Amino acid sequence: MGIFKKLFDKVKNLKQKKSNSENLFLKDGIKKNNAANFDHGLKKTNNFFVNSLNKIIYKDVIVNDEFFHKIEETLLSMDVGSYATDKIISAIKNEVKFQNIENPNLIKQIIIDKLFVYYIQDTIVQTNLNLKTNETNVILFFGVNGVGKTTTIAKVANFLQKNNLKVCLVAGDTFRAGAVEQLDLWAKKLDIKIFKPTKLNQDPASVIYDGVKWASENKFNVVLCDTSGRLQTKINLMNELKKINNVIKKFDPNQPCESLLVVDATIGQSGLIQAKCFSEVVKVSGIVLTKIDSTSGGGIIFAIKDNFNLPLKFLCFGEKVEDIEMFDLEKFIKVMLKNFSFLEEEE
Ligand SMILES: Nc1nc2c(ncn2[C@@H]2O[C@H](COP(=O)(O)OP(=O)(O)OP(=O)(O)O)[C@@H](O)[C@H]2O)c(=O)[nH]1
Ligand SMILES: [Mg+2]
Repeated sequence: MGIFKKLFDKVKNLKQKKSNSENLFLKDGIKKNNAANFDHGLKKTNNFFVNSLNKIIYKDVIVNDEFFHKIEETLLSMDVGSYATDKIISAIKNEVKFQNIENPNLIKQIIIDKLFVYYIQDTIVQTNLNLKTNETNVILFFGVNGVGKTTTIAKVANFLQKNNLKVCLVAGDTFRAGAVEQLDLWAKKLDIKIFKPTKLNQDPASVIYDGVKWASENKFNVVLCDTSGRLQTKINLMNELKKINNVIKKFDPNQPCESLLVVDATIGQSGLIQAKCFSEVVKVSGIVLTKIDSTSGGGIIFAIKDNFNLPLKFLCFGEKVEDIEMFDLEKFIKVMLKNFSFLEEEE
């Protein structure tokens, strides 16, 4: 059995189980031609990973400490994180060193296998949004400045609309000049209703409360709430986020159904510190990883999983509204390993 087949069978066994029937199941509304964008978005990670392994593992390679050290360096450079890297390297060593494996193709297979087995261990790969029928589902987006929150909201709104849901936006960033206009532009472009503050510097919690109430009265299926960028070290801003979360709960204790932390993949390991601080203030239900197109550090998905075991709900890979996909480990593996010399034959 080919390495791909074996890996995908492992992933499939762990794929999300169907939950109760009230839950809305979303089809990845992304068209076929978006696959090329997705491939392009992961090109840096794919090139780095495949080129590095091809350089390290060649015909007649000598498997010694230096060899393992080079693999370790590759994983660290891809932002896999030191904890996961240690575990993965020792799993690879166990198999390669102690079983005296010298065939380079086999060594490559073992590395890939250990990486992805590590990702899926003890996990239900749950990426579907927790949306219910007959409810106004509130999704709150937050994160530090400039990570891509507003753009992601436009992308998710478009994606949900394509799933035939009645979607609206709430412009909860009342702080940054131009923020409301930015979201408003997206709303116009996508023909989506938007709730905006009535005056400058209005309390964001009150705007979001009114916006959620308006969305519920108008029977929207999903309301996406934008918030200001905030540094996790600024206590007053973190308290503000707590307040926003509380007013949504005051309106409906079951909401927000998703509290999504938006993380910029280009900042690597510092994204983990952010995730930790934000989860101390609100219950983060998932991560949106943006700008994966601008980094070769796609290995960050391992570090995120390791540190929080939070589901990665969406991957964003560009500035256009279609540059988003629900995270799918199988697709991710395929693209990450694209053009891997020996694997092509087996596909
Ligand atoms: N390459 C790339 N750029 C992105 C992606 N997502 C967002 N951007 C860009 O990142 C910049 C910031 O995006 P915004 O959506 O304004 O970020 P934000 O988090 O809302 O920013 P603040 O509201 O100021 O905190 C913009 O230039 C976006 O086009 C992505 O996935 N890939
Ligand atoms: Mg914004």
